[in-house]
Amino acid sequence: MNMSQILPKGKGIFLAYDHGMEHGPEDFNLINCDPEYIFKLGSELGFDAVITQAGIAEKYYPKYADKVKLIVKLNGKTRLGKKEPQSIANCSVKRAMSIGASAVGYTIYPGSPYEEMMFKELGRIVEEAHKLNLPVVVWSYPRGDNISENSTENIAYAARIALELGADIVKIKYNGDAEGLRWTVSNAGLTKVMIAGGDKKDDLGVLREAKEAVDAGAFGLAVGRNIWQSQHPIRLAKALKKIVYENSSLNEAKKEL
Ligand code: FBP
Repeated sequence: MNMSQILPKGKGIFLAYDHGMEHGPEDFNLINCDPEYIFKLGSELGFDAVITQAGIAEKYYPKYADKVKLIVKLNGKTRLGKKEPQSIANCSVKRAMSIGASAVGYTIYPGSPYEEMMFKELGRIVEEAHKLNLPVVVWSYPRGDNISENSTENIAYAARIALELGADIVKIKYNGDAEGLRWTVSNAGLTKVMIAGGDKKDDLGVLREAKEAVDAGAFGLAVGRNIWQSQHPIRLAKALKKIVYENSSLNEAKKEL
């Protein structure tokens, strides 16, 4: 698997921007609703990749192809309707590759009544992507009626499922339980664990969480709103890079804010 394209520094930070599909415009202001702003930001921040849906990538990525790597998210769902969570691919591995993707992404919702469908589709995607030497990043979010999304046990279970389905990287939510994260990372085995950012927090809070995650063995961050909704994304990114790439202390990294 060619991991060096998206993880040249060993550890990694990705800028996630699939929110227009997952959450809708409520996440955006007049600046960050523009995909151009995000690709420009991702390039300037020196992150390892920007993650978008195929439609956005096709229109906006060509200008940035020599500045930042791309991960195309192959599936997605909306917040509209009140169905149990199900997410089906809207883009093929081949199309993602033709747009210039260095890896592909796919979300699974363990616990949903539709989990088997997503597992089956992910299996096919892993097979195809790996034949083409493309890494697969899996968002693994426990979800569904009566499923606790935030329990350490379920988060560790979701990370384990990603390993068993062939993910190269698994993106999980961090619930603040650092010991639990260590357990999750162990259960993910050779699948590298990355942490999502979640709702917008103050910059110091983001830094603190990143430090806890890295200390617990996480491989890096796949963060969206906390960067592109920040008033000071450049300073925050510098501080995060110190933590993830240089294993700096919180006090050291804080100086960048
Ligand atoms: P954030 O860092 O902004 O939390 O993004 C992480 C992410 O996984 C996005 O890639 C995705 O759009 C969103 O969260 C989905 O979260 P949820 O399913 O909880 O709404």
